[in-house]
Amino acid sequence: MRIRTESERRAVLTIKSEIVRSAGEYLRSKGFVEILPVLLSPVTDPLHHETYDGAVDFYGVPYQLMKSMIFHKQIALRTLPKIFCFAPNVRMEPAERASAGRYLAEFVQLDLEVRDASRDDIMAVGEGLVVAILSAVRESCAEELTVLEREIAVPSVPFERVSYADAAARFGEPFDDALSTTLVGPAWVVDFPRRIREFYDREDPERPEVLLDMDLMYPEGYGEALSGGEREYELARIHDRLDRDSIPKAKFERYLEEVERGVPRSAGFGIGIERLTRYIAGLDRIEEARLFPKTPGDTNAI
Ligand code: ASN
Repeated sequence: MRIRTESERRAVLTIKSEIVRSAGEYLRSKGFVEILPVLLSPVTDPLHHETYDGAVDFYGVPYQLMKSMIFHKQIALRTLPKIFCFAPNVRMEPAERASAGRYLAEFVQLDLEVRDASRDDIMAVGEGLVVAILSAVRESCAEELTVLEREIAVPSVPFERVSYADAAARFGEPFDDALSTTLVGPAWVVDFPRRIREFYDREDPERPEVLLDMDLMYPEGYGEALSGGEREYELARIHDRLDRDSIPKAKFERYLEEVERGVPRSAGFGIGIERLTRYIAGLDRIEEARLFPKTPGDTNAI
């Protein structure tokens, strides 16, 4: 749907508020500790698609606005074993992306990470989290869902799993839209090829070129919900990945220093709050899931 009235907008923002509340409650009940976000850093997520850096002159040193908390999550696990954070991310994607209706240049990601976790462990956290949020919204926001004429089902666990290779064989690449449209509930895509993902997702020691990572896809064509996986945490393996991906190391110097000091083995993911709001509220466009939206290329935003 497209939002036309203030009461529809209020319903969407009330649902979003319940998403944030119920996610925090669920994660705390599972022993997670909330940390507060970092905004600026000399090093942030390289991502695997094109984005402009949000460069900031920090006392004469080039810092960046955060594209995700990935590296800070790994470092924070030295202190706390299970963490989550509602983190603002700035990703200035090419302006053409605005038309897809699912990109915001500024958004909030619920980012979490668990020390010593496997991919299976973290997928179980993701399933429990999505079910807890959908159940809470259905229960607490029945009126808002009626205003939006939206019905949402609470899926049963475990969610369906498909490998990247099988999905690509069935739908071609990229397959997000085609796959998402055929789904009736959320489903995992696992085992992405190294060539299309970031260097910090762990390569399976048993299956070179295949990563121990995953995406969660929403049904009904709403596309990607979250990305995550097990992480590389050993310095030599990270150097090897940077070399094989031809990534200049200078940009990651501060991160490499931290890895040298030691970061724990871990797995985690980040789930976009506006995309989740869009899915639950049944919105055509992601900018309607946020006040003061900034779509790629829109320089009239406030
Ligand atoms: N937050 C994601 C993760 O934990 C990374 C991302 O946003 N690109 O893997």
